[in-house]
Amino acid sequence: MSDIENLERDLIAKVDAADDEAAVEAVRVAALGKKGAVSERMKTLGKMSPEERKEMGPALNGLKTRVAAAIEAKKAALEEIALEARLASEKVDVTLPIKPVSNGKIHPVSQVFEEMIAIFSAMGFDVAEGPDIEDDFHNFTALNFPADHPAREMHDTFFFEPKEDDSRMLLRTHTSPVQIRTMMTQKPPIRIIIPGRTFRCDSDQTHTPMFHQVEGLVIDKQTHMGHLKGTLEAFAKAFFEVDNVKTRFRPHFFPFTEPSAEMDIGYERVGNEIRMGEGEKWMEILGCGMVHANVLKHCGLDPDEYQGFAFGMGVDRLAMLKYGIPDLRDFFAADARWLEHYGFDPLDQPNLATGLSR
Ligand code: 2NL
Repeated sequence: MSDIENLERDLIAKVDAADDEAAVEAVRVAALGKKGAVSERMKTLGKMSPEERKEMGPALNGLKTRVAAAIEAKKAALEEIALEARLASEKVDVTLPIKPVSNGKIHPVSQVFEEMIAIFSAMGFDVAEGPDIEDDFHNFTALNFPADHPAREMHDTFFFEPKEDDSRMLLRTHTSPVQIRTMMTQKPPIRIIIPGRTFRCDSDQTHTPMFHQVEGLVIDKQTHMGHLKGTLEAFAKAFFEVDNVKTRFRPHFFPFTEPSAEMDIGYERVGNEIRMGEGEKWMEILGCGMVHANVLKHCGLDPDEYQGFAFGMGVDRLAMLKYGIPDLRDFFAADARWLEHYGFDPLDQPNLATGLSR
C-alpha cells in the first residue's frame, strides 16, 4: 500500500475517533495545518521531476480534499449532537399550568366592588359611571336638597373656587349624580348600579375624606317597595355568602326618597368573630327608599307614569365587616404588608358560579 493511502487511512481513523470539536480541530491542524502531514507532502511537489509530479499532484490533492471533507462532516455531526443535547436539556412543557402570580394583591375595596357588580349583574343591573367633579344641580338640586340644607355647607362638601358666574363646582358627596344623569338621558326601564369614589370633608376613626359607595336605581312603570325588599334581601344573602339573612327595614329620612328606610341585618358575635345573617343583634348596612317625585320631575320623568326605588351603601364599612378588617385608616395607608395579608388573588375574579371570595 502506498504512503499516501496509509496516510489517508490513518487521518480518517483519527477523524472518526475524535469525539469533540477540540479533538477534530487537532486532527485538522496535524493534517492540513502549515506543518501538517498533508501540507508537508504538498511542499515536496516542487522538487519532483515533471513525470513524478504529474502522478503525485492529483494524488495529494485528492487526499487533501477527502481529509478536509471528512473533517467538515465530523464537525457538523458533533454540532448536531450538541444542539440535540441542548434542546433536550432546555425543554419546556408549555402546556403545564403556570405557578400562581404571587406578586401583588387586589385591595379589599376593589374586591368588594367586584363582588357587588357580580351580584347585581346577575339580577340584570348595568354598571354606570360618572365624573368625580360635579355641579350643584346634579349633586344637590336635582336630588331634592333644599337650598339651605346643611349637607351643602362648606364643612361637608369640598367646593372649588367660584367661577365668574359665582357658581362653584364640587367633589360629589355621593354617587347619586350618576343616577340623575342616567334618568335625564335614558328612557326607562332603568336598572343600574353605580360604584365609585365620593368625598366629604370629614376625617376621624370612622370617616375618611374620600370613601367608596355603591348606589342602585330601578325605574319602571310598576316598581314598588316589594321589589326593593326582594332585591336588597337577595343582595345581602349573596354578599355575606350565607343561606339565610334576617332583615329589618326601619323608617328613615333622605331628601331624595319617600318613603325612606335603613336596612338592618341580623348578626351574632362568636368570640371575636362577627357572624352576619342570624342572631339577636341588628347591624345597619344600607339606606334605601322609593325615588322622590321631585327627583323624577327634575329629570323630566312623569311621577304618574314612572316610579322606582334607590339604595346606597358604604363599601369601605361593608368590606371591613365582611373581611374582619379592624381599622379603616389602614385602607389608605398603602402598606404592602397589610395588602399582602388582607388582599385578594388577582386571578380570582369574583363570580356567583364559583363563589365570590375564597
Ligand atoms: C346611604 C343611603 C341612599 C339613595 C341613596 C338615590 C339616588 C337617586 C334618587 C333617590 Cl338619583 N335615591 N340614592 C337613596 C336612598 C339611600 O344612600 O346610606 N348611603 C351610604
